[in-house]
Amino acid sequence: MNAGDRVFVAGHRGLVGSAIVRRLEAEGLRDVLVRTRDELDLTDRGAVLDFFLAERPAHVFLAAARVGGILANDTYPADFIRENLAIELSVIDAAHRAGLEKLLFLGSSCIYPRLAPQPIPETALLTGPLEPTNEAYAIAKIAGIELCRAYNRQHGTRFITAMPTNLYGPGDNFDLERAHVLPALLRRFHEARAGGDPVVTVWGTGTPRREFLHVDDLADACVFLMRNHEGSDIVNVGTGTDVTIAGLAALIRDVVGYEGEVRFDPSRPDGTPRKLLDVGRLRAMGWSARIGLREGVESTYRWFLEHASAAARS
Ligand code: GFB
Repeated sequence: MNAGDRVFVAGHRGLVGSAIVRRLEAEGLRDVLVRTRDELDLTDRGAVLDFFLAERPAHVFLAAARVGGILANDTYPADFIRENLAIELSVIDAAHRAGLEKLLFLGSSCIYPRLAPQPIPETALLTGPLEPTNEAYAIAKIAGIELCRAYNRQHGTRFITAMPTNLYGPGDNFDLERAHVLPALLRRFHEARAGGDPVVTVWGTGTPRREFLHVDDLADACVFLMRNHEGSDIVNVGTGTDVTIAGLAALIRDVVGYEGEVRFDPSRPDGTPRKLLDVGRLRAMGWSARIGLREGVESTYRWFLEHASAAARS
């Protein structure tokens, strides 16, 4: 992937896609191709194939997906499996038909069994039952991995796959019901401080453990993998450390400067008890995450204050 190569980032308005575009532009790539949903419906196989044949990108980052937090996954499983399968099928098949050089598909750490060994090695894929709250999404992502592997095996394509852990950062979704935990809590603590509310409620028991990777680190890893990884082996992307949800809530409370009480609501789902990725494979290739959790939460909170807090109130 050189400065003059044409690169298509599918999903450039999302958390991951926008970070990949920032990263590519910072590197001086001059021909980064993007399309909004109105310009190109990625679930439309014919339209995607026409687009690939006309534009002929050399590299594709497949960061487009329907994503959401535990409640959104649990409430709209049909939307999560349908849209993700449709996007994967049209983009991966069109990439093969248009004969592009290389594609990177982004999976998720929820592809691993609910009770996988911790930290989770890549070899844990398809060794046990999935977490029920996001099974539909996970099966769509597993299908995406298998599509890449099958095309590689049958057609000799260079479709690689990365499995990021829980992500956060600028451009995230801060919707209180549909978002992931980190942006949801940033907003909830911010609004409680602004409104003088004495209590903030955190879903679940606070005991589940999660690993949080800043999306700029993920974008860096994606570009690294595009340049340095070949073949059908999936690659975990994480920090190698995790934190309890109670610990995350305490950190966010501190960053936001909220002085009230934190209460847990065990009637809300906890989801999988722990999901820490084994990042040994990626480290052995020479890549490690750089952005610490406190630093990442602080910069994401600044981004929220500048961009999203006004929109969140309206
Ligand atoms: O981030 P989250 O929705 O995703 O929830 P998952 C993580 C944990 O935070 C759960 C707790 O134990 C939640 O109960 N939590 C506490 C909250 N307060 C909140 C809150 O206000 N909002 C949210 N959302 N959670 C998702 C999957 O699982 O992870 C997706 O559903 C995807 O498929 C994504 O894989 C990375 O880590 O539980």
